[in-house]
Amino acid sequence: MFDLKLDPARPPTGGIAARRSVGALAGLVAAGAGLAAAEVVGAATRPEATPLLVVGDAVVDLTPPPLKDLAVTLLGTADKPVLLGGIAAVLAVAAALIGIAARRRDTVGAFGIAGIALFASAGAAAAVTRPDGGPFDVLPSVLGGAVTYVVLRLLSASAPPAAPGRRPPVSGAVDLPGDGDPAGSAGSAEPADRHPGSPAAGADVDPVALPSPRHPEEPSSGFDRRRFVLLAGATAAASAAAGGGARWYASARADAVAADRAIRLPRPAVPAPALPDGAELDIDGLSSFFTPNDSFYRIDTALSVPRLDATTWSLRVHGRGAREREYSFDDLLGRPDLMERDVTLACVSNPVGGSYVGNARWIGVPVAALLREAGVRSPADGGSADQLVSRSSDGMTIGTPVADVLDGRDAMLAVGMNGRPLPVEHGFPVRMVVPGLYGYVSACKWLVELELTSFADFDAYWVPRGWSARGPIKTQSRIDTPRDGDRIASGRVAVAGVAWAQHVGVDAVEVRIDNGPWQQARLAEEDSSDTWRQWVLEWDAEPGDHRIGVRATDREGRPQTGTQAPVAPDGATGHHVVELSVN
Ligand SMILES: Nc1nc2c(c(=O)[nH]1)N[C@H]1C(S)=C(S)[C@@H](COP(=O)(O)O)O[C@H]1N2
Ligand SMILES: [Mo]
Repeated sequence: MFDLKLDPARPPTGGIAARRSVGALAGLVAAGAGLAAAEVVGAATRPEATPLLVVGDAVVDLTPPPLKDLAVTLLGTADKPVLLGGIAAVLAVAAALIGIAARRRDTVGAFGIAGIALFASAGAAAAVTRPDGGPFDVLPSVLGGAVTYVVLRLLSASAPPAAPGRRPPVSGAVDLPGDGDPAGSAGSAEPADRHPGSPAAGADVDPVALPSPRHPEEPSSGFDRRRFVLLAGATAAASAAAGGGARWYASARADAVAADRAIRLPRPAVPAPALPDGAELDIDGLSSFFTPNDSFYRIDTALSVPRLDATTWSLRVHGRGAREREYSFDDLLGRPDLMERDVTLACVSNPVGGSYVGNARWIGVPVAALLREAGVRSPADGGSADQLVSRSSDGMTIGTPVADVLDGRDAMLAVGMNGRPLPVEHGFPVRMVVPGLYGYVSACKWLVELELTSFADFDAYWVPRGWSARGPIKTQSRIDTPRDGDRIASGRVAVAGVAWAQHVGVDAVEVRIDNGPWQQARLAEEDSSDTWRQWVLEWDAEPGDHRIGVRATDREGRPQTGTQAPVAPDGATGHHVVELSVN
């Protein structure tokens, strides 16, 4: 925790470190109050526009691709909490520094005001430049900044004055919470490692930093420790309560809106064929054939999930060679071609053996039908557009080959997932699903617009970030059980997993133990060529260390390559291998 170093035995002006600590604490409490105020304003206006979220979104978009890849590799889907935590940490440090620089008797110095204004404008700028941002989205940041200023001013009024009779030392090295133990320097001289000429230097050399004249009625004791601690503590508690309450209210309200929409999906006119007997093997540790919605992997750039209102949602179809059309959510639900299909979705960032792949039963409208209604033709039939660009409410753009969408595969605008309306995390109310293409080139969530254009004329979001414009899914197989690093008992062991070659189909899966021959695994029945297929191999495990590898062969007789390739630019390759020991 923060060490105030308010030794009651020490004179009220305290040491430099003590005064800095007070300044830093004032800055932290003021920033906390400002963020809480922003949450309250956000909850009353638009919760997506609060400064932490919009700045986080901006950071996501501005992060250079290699750094982003590294973040995903190191953190997986924990990247979002880590990002928000990082921003909060940067803010905390800045707030402490501003608090120290602002340390004045009675008021907030120019540095404090400038610092607060800088952060408030950064938040406001990030908010209005979001794809779904509007002018009112500056409110949380601006009012948050104002509250920060007011609180800092209040706290300054009870903060200790600078040491009388001499100029405060140049600050550079700063006592931060948890930053070693500067106790030795608390009452004595300046920290040893200060940096001459550091940017913060001007703050304290400024003549205004000298004690300002006191009001006649003011008690001469200077620092009213009790008052400061009470004020800081009460403000921090009120901020935590208000900020937490606002967050809670915003999410409760969003859930209420979701429940209120109480979407009832109609029965699809074209139901999915029944799942064949034997498509799902009963083996411990094997992925279920259908991935439940709440354990389906989630990959997107959205820090706060867009929560769209289905009753006002509309989709605009337009662009090259298309007559402009617009569809409401009810238009889609009421269509006679509403169909149900099983499709396995995969992310291009899924490493070999990874978990960014899932299988679901989707309900949706054929994209081809919508395009034909707009008069769109495939490039092979003389159509002028070869790229279909999907846009989401949060500004994502995803480019899909028009030819793929029109070649007869079940590309759909999905409204249902495993018998439920789409969960908000998976794109409510409407997303695209295209069998055989990685999500980043097909599966746009929170879809609001389809534009026909060409690959030559438009790069979708991930393309300038180093990913291939075209992303057919590569054939892959994964061992689900036993797992890498397991220690198991010798005897009969079911080695089992899933394999996928969407839109082509899996014809064989082979398993290799150590450096032995490739052995045919038993395949579960195929649901459709667009779904993954389970497989199992019974293995007589003998004591010792073993390596198990797997490979699939697609319906066109192409074996999965063993050559290792990274996920960028167009999907990982290589065989999944697990190492385990048998006793
Ligand atoms: N709006 C939007 N749609 C998106 C994305 C995104 O970041 N934003 N990510 C895409 C990627 S990379 C993948 S793999 C799939 C993941 O879909 P899921 O989260 O439902 O599994 O969504 C796609 N659709
Ligand atoms: Mo993805």
